[in-house]
Amino acid sequence: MPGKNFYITTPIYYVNDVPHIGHAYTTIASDVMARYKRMCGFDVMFSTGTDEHGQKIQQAADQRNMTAQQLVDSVMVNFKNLWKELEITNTDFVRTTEARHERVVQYIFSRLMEQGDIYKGSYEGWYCVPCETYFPESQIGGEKLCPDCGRPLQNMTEESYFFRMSKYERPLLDYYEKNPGAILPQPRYNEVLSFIRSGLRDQSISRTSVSWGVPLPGDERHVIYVWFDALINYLTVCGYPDNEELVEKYWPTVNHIMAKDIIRFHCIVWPAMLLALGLNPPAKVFSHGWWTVEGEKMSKSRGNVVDPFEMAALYGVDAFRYFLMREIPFGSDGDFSERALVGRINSDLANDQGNLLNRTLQMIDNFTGGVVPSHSGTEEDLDREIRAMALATLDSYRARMDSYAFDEALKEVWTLIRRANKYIDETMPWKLGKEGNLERLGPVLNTLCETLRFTAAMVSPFMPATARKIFDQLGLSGDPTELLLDELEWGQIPEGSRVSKKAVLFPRIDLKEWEKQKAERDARKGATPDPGDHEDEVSIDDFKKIELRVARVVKVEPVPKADKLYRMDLDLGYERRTIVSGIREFRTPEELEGRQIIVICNLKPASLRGVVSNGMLLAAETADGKSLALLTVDQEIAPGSRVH
Ligand code: ME8
Repeated sequence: MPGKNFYITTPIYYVNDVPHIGHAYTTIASDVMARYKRMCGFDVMFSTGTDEHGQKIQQAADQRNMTAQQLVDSVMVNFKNLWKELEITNTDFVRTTEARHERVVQYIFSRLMEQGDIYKGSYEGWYCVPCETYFPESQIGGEKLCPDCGRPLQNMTEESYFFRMSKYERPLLDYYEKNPGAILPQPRYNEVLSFIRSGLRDQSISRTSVSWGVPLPGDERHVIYVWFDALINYLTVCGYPDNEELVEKYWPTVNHIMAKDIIRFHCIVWPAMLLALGLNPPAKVFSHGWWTVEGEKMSKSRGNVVDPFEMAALYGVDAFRYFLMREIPFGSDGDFSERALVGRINSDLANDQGNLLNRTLQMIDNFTGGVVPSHSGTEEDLDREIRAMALATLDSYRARMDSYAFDEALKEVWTLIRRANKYIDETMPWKLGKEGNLERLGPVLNTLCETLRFTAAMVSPFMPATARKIFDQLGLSGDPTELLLDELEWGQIPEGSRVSKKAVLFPRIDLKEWEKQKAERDARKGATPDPGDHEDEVSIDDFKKIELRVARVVKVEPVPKADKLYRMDLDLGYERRTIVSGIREFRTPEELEGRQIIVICNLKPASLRGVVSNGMLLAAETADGKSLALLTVDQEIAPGSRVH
């Protein structure tokens, strides 16, 4: 179907654990591309989702004493919430446990079976349980360790169904030789081609040792191998096989985004499956780099997994998105550090971008009564230079974005921003204002506003909220994230637009204060046991020693000379008692009085600022220590009731 359509996907993430910055990175990058393509006039379909079957998920559920279904239902929500928090504009979210997906998997299996592309055989090999992959002898060395995760492999023999991948070796090579841009960056293309040239073996696509998966049609002792199941998600979203119109519209345009860990599945197994179905292989597979954290591999046992919710809460969604896209070339590996993030906020965002806006608005307030002056007046070469540069920047920005060079695109925009800041120093509008030289001041301030409008449009795929704030402060109507770049022209600010200076976009972060707070946060985290770490386990008998009860808050008073403490009188049904609690900065007495809370009743009494506390209330606190939620009960219950 002719027209400008674009389909972009993230991998569907495993739900055996919570999302981290690696997942956030891929999804933000895909979102930036989706937003950019919309601004280029494309009709965009953008999917993400969760990979919910397989042994890895089953094991994670067993460890937590849950059913696999309970685990996937609860962890999936973290991903959905994160994408909402990070302003991701996905048009679909697919779960592999959904009926609409399982149906497509079974349909594809049956069809390939019927046409002879799947057959039954038996498989013997070295298998990595966590990676759910068999490895050939040639890849594993004498110690039989997994080449991907380094853990010991198991020798297994299984009856299995096989996908005839070997048959597609030649067609795949032909396809890639004709389409060298189908795998980016180039080194990944070379890697995939040499792997195919070394010979493709048929791929085992069913398991009898696992029960948590899509049942294999016609042989229910097997479930379909998790990767065969997962890859198909991209077609499920397209409505395959029923919605031919949608498939025809979007499938030929599909761009898959992921890290290099899973390109063999996406560049070999998946395209072979598609060829077998008579569909085109993905138009593009872009494999980005791998993030480490402060120089180390991110892992739960090291305790260095970066939580994207925390980063967004501490530094703001836009700053976090900007940092990830700007810090490393898309395609190269990179290292995450909060210090580097703070550095970019202070230099690029507060100093360069924020200052340009602030200085411009301040001068408009001071000299032209808050109204953006029109361009008419004495135009000079310097103004023409800035205009030419803004137009050229838009072109080079688009070229960079079209090739996924996000960091380069942002560098182009920042070169313009810095040039515009220098232009202020060169033209000295404050001097023109004091001299009352409106003839010259008009074109200068107008040039600055137009530059800001251009930069807002170009940063909007990366920092949508910031772009909206710039438009708002410039007094422009419309949403910068919805404008069409083809229609962006110089000189479109309507006559008489009135600016409104508001809070600065990115306040500078005081490094000394930041260091102090970071040290406190790290100390708090160190004190929190890692959920995957069972060293701090307590027995149920230990737990039973703690007497938790429901109490009603009767009266709350500040403790004199202690600005964080309250004295709280509680009703426990069988007695009244007093506790001292450090929640004064989070709640007023009125918010507390009358509420039911949870209290540890058998804590040793302690004297705090001269008041004896006979217990402690329970509350949850955010990692930055800025917000707190009280534990309470979900329905009224008699005070004094035990909490088990
Ligand atoms: O592989 N740096 O899911 P997954 C950069 N379910 N990106 C990272 C990263 C890091 N340190 N860690 C993770 C799976 N990622 C399968 C996919 S698709 C049909 C099935 C990102 O939860 C990156 O995109 O292990 C990587 O490819 C993906 O998360 C792996 O996610």
